Parts: sequence; C-alpha cells; structure tokens
Amino acid sequence: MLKKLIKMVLAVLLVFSVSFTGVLGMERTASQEWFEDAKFGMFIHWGLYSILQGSEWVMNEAGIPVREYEKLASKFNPPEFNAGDWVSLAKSAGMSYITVTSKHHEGFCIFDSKLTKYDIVDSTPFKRDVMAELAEECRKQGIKLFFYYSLLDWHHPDYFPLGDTGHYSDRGEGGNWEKYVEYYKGQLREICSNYGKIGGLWFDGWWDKPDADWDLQGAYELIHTLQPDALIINNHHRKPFPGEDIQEFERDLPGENLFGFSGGAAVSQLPLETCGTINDSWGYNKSDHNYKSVKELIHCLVRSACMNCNLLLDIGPMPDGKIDEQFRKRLAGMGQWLKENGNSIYGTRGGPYAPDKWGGATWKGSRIYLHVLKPKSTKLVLPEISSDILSVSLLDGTELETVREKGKISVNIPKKIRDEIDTIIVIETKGEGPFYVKGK
Ligand code: FHN
Repeated sequence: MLKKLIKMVLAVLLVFSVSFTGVLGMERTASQEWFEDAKFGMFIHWGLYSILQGSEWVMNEAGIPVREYEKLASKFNPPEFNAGDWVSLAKSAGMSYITVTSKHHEGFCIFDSKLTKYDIVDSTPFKRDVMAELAEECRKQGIKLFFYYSLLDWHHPDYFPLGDTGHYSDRGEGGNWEKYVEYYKGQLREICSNYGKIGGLWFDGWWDKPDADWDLQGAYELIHTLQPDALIINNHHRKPFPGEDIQEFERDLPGENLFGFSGGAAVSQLPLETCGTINDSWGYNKSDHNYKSVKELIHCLVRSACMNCNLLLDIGPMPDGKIDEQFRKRLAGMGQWLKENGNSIYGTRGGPYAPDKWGGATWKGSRIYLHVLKPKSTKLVLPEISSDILSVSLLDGTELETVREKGKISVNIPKKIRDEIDTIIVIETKGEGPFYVKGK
C-alpha cells in the first residue's frame, strides 16, 4: 500500500516537472513574486546620446572620440524634463516598474556620482540628479525604480584593455582594470545608498568582455547586502549566473533567438523578462519611424505573459526631456486595453496550455485565461488538464459552446465573437492552479 502511494506521488511529481516550464518554478523570494505578478515595465534610454538623436550607440557607430563626445555634456539642459510626467505615463500605460539607464555604454551618469565628474550634476548646465527625481516620484506614485547600469564604459580611462567595442573612441593605450572594477562597484554602492529603496539593478555590457574578471559575485553581494530586496538582472545573453534573480531576454521571447542575442541562453527556472522597443531603437532616434501598432504591442505583452515572462517596453525621451507623441499614443492604447483586460495578465502565471501560433494561456487561482490572438479555425482543441472544467465563457460571461471528447475539450470560437486584438476565454475550473496538461 505504502509502495503504491509512493509510486503515485512520484508519478505526479514527474508529470509536474515535465509540464510547461514556468508553471512551476523554483522557490521565489517575495521580490521575485512581486516581479512575476507585475508583468509590465517601462524601459527608458536617456543620456547624452539623445542630443545627437541617433540612438545610444551613436558614439561608437559614428566613431566620435571621447574628447569630442564629452562636449555634449555642456549642451545637456532639458527644459521639459518632468519626473512626474514620466512616471504618470508609465502608470497610465499599466506598467508597474521603470528601468532607467543611469549609465549607458557612453559612460555618462545621469545620477550624481562622487566618483566621476562625468555626470549630470557636475558637468551639465542642468545640474539636477534625474535619478533622484525619478526615485522620489516613483515612491510617490507607488511604482518601483530599477537602475540600468552598463558595465561596459566607452569613456572611463581604466576600462582597459578594451573589449569588442569602443575602438574608435581614441582614449589612448593604458588603464588599470582593477581600478575600473573598483569604480563600478563604488558606483553601485552609491546607487544602493543614495536613492532609498530601489527595485533592483539591471546590468548590461558584460558581453563586451566576457573573459574579464568583473568580480560580479562581489558586486552582487554588495547589492544584496545594501538592498536585500533588490532584484539583480544581467542582460549578458547567457544562462543566469549565481546571484541573479531574474533571467533577461532581449527582443526575443524565452527560448527564441530571432535577433541573435539569446543563442547561449537556455530558459531557466528564474522569473523571466524580455525587453523590447516600440520602434526599432532604444535611445531617441529621430529617423526611426518603424513603430509597432498598439495591437502588435499588446500581442508582445500577452505572448510574454503566456510564457510566464514580463515585458519591459522601451521609450527613448527626446533631448529636451519630452516623450514623443508616437510613444505616448501607443502606451495610452495599451493602458486602455489593460484597464479592461488586466485581470487576465496581472498576477497570472503562464500556461497550462503551451503557447502556440494561435496564442496561449495564463492562469490565476481557479481560472485559466485563453488568449486567442490568431485563431487557426473556429475551433480550439485543448488537451485535458489536471482539474475538472466547470465552465467556458468570454470575459463578459457569455458561455461558449464546447465539445468534450476523449479527454480533450474543443471550444467553439465563431468569427462573430472574436475580438480584434485578443479573444479572451475564461475557463473556470474546480481546483486551483498550478494546473498541468495530462499525459505530458
Ligand atoms: O547595447 C545595448 C543596447 O544599447 C540596449 O541598451 C539594449 C537593451 O537591452 N542592450 C544592449 C545590447 O544587448
């Protein structure tokens, strides 16, 4: 009898472990749970590069030497910058956190650092600590602030030997790598000490020198000591390193590698995030008009949620601090959609049905939400799951015709009931999630 029971428990555990990844993960800290519930964040790329209006790689791409590029600081004086407006924009788009480039690859800091003069307070006529104003405003409006921090630095004299990029910046030969590592860790100490409680650190640029001794473990320990609840994210395009709390993907959904950044990254059991753009650029680029539609952006968000993954959607503010109307319009559209349909996104987890071309599923409590984005036919055939299904309806309660056969359930989705963006179908079940697909 005992043997039989053990066998049964083992069988159930096996089914759970091979069920759709992300439904069941490793244990979560409270911050990781918050993150997975939050689902949607705003990415902001802003620095000196915005003045040149050609995206954040302009220094490297145009081969601008450090001494020339530095002069941009004296022109940085954005009269329209308003932290309250930026944070309100994120909130009205339905976003729960903001990640801002406190230092991008150009090396210029938009926070006040005592470790360099190459920052917004010491070397611009503006003289205001943008990160401090944003931190204050985020606290007021109940939104979390993450600091993006580029490990790669095209400006710092000790960032030497150079990595794969920054070879035209004409900085001369020489520099002390250990001093650079002390510099960046010193800045992390400032970030973790001077801005109150932060959401976390979002690193980038490690890929420029993958073989260097970055002392990431030392850096992570420092952050976790000074800000125990802060989440550490590193966009290194590899599988997560020890001490990281979230796995990042760039422009791809977990498991995809359409853009060539995610080749070395198997999907881990950590909470997941993917970052993407509204047009094709991160930093402000006046000649990039290739905007995604509201529908396409909502589909990015929904497809991410169905994969148990957050979406960090980027805007690049203009040099005067304004946010382009093209971004605003799209964010407003997403916010409106989330107001009506947010229950099927926030606080959910991906699955139990594996995502496919037609869409995917999210679940919360006893409800499963099917997100039908591109129906293949008027019927959706779903495999049996671990809980009995009590009803199948649209969000407004309209019951849908279903046929149950050999354990499968097929749901009728006639054209007339379809939503232009996302036909959301609610499956009410007898039990509570996590659910799993039987026989998988
Ligand atoms: O080089 C950067 C790029 O400028 C941008 O910041 C993106 C955002 O994920 N990350 C880097 C490329 O991986």
